[in-house]
Amino acid sequence: MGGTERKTDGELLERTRQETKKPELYKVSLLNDDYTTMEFVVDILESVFHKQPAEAFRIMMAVHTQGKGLCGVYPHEVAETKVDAVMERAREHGFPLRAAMELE
Ligand code: TYC
Repeated sequence: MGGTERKTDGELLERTRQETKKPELYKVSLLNDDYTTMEFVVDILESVFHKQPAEAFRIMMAVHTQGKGLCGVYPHEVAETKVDAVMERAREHGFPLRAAMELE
C-alpha cells in the first residue's frame, strides 16, 4: 500500500496518497562485444524483445557503435526473464552477448 493510512480504533478513516502500488520498471539493455554476430543480435531483438526488423537493426547498430542500447522497459519479473532468455540463447550459440537490467 503506497498511501498513508490513518486509523482510529482500527477503523480506516482515509488514505491520503495513492491507493495502488505502481510497479517499479526496469530498463533492459544489450551490451556490445566483439564476437557476437550482428545477425544474432538482430534475431534476439526480434524474438525476445518483439522488435520489428528495422527497429531491431537500429538498436543493434546503437549497441555496436555506443556500447549499450535500450531494448525495453518492463516490470522486474519480465525484465529478469528477458535477461535470462538473452543469456541462455547466447550461451547455446557460444556468443558472449550480455544483457543488463537497471531500475528506471
Ligand atoms: N560488435 C559486434 C560485431 O561487430 C555486433 C554486436 C552488436 C554485438 C550488438 C553485440 O549487443 C551487441 N560483430
